[in-house]
Amino acid sequence: MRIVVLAGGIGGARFLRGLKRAVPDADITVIGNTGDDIHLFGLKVCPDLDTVMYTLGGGINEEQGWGRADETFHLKEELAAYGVGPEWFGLGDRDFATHIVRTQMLGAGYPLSAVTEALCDRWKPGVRLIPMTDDRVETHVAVEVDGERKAIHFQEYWVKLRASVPAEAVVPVGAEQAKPAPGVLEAIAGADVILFPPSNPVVSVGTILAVPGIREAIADAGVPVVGLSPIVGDAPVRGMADKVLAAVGVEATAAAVAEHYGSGLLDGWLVDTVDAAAVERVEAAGIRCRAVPLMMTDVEASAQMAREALALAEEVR
Ligand code: GDP
Ligand code: FO1
Ligand code: CA
Repeated sequence: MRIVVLAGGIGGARFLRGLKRAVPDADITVIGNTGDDIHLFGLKVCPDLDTVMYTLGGGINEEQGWGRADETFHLKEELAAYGVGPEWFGLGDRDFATHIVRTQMLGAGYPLSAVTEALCDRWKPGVRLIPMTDDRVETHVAVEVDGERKAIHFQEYWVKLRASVPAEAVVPVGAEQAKPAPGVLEAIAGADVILFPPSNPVVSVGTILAVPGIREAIADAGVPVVGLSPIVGDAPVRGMADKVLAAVGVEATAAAVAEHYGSGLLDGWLVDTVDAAAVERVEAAGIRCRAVPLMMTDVEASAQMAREALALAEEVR
């Protein structure tokens, strides 16, 4: 079975780990969000691609959900001693190596998709990981700080400000001009099923869908498209998805996120059992819906979620 998954960072990566356990023989292509990417210290950092790569490849810091296990921060400390920041972004020594290799290859002319493939040669994530685009896309967030309205990089909003001020708008800068990376549209067209993991609907899945051609290819694929809610009990399970949902005028509920994607895109939607009351509203929007446990407490729980998503896909096929 050929499965295509549109993934952000932690939510996407943990779901993928379950999906691999649920269907070990599946041919899984992951289209990764690159809107979170940021240039720091002259290096290109791709947080969501790396989170998927490290999680599936066994290198992730499990508690944190991002960055490397067994990490040290000597390089960051040395940079800080020179007064070179930003100090608010936690880049560890082991992680730095990934960004150095990536930047070196990009500088030599390789596209990000080829670089990602090369990095995955080491990590062997067991899926084909493709960035949504080889072009530069950067998610910016419009905020008002001390009476001044400005657009800041998504990482500054999320990591430095901890989403402590309202997001007035979320803009995937460059997306309109971006082209899907090689293999993205082909994977979608050749898929037997397309899954939206419980990733952030605005700054992860929403950014991928903002690359011209991707949304259309999914809608035209003619195969079941099933999503899993990242909102459980009217709040994100972790992170600050409610802040960016508010920016696009969507309430932070499992039903509202399904309606936001819409029946033009989604055939099926899973909500958590605590949100069982949302099933009727989602189905009224023309999307088949089931309530099942959606907490990824361990790999087996994630695997069971993947089985439920694939079962729902068969129901709507
Ligand atoms: P990020 O790039 O690291 O923020 O990760 P993603 O965009 O892939 O996923 C973020 C979303 O994952 C957040 O909105 C969380 O609510 C959601 N999430 C995290 N853990 C769980 C979980 O155990 N269950 C569900 N349903 N959602 C989760
Ligand atoms: N998230 C944080 O909350 N704080 C950090 O210092 C931080 C550093 C970091 C470094 C590398 C990397 O791949 C990811 C990192 N993240 C950090 C996570 C990441 O930026 C965010 O979780 C997502 O992009 C949010 O969608
Ligand atoms: Ca992310």
